[in-house]
Amino acid sequence: MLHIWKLAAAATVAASLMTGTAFAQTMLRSSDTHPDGYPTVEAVKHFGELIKERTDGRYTVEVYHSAQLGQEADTIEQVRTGVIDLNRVSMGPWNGLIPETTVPSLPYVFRSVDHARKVMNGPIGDEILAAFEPHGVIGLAFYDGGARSFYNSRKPINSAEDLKGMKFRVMQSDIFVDMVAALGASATPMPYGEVYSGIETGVIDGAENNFPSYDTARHAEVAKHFSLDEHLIVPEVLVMSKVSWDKLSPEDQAIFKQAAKDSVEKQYELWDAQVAKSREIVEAGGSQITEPDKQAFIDAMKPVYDKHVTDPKLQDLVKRIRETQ
Ligand code: GTR
Repeated sequence: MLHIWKLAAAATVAASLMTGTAFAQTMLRSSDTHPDGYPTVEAVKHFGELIKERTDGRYTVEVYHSAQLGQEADTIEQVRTGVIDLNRVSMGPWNGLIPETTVPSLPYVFRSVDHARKVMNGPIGDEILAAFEPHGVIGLAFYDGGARSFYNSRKPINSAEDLKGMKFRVMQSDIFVDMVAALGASATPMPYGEVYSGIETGVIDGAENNFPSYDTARHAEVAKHFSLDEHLIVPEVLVMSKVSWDKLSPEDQAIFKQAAKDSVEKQYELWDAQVAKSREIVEAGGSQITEPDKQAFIDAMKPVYDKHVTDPKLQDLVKRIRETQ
């Protein structure tokens, strides 16, 4: 290993002697809670390949998948302080810090996954990306996190009524706690990595997520009742530490921004394939999928909007999202 490293270093020196220019190689560390192969992990790897190609190898990206660098809330602190360079996380854990992130985290704010893609990939998305900067990170791009639905270990959910009295894990954001309360159930915010054992030991009855997470985090093994209510379509976000960003030249910053945008289509393709594949896997594994009437869920969400969308700026964002065709 050491030997190879020495050879590589020698090659670098030789290259700089020949061209007369010194070039340093910088490896950027990126975090993801999901396992290797998951669409977000692969999309950030693709972003890294584009960066490497477009900076002639001056920058590379290493994705630390499977929460190797910690649970999302911790890695958000790490990226804000510059301990890590990049992070791919959900919008949910940003809600307490950045008001604009609460809007795409609201239940049923998007009509469909396509609607969410259209909004987040357009001017409204750019506006929300810009809101990250005062908080120590640069918002680079939004990925698709699909639609999230409830699942549990106890019983099939055939209507919104059936959720009453149950206990669900949610991501760490008040919006999700209030969303579950509005359905007559109770919510326990906890890190993603603790959900499996939480359900297995009965600390919680279930959780809510998309098919790929339900499958790859193995929640389907312990919570067989999946109700396709699609209450949330929360985008994923790729951010870069401002500490790392400020070290880039303006030209390289433009390359990074473009590469992130260019990785979005790739993530969408991988995402669509993974949703179909994961659904097949969980059904083959015995998960029972019910399709309760969504209108009762939608109607129940009024108190969540009344409490969380009071700022005129956020009200305007909600309005413009709804108007986007
Ligand atoms: C997933 C999302 C993760 C994480 C997780 C969770 O769908 O991709 O970033 O937020 O949900 O529920 O904690």
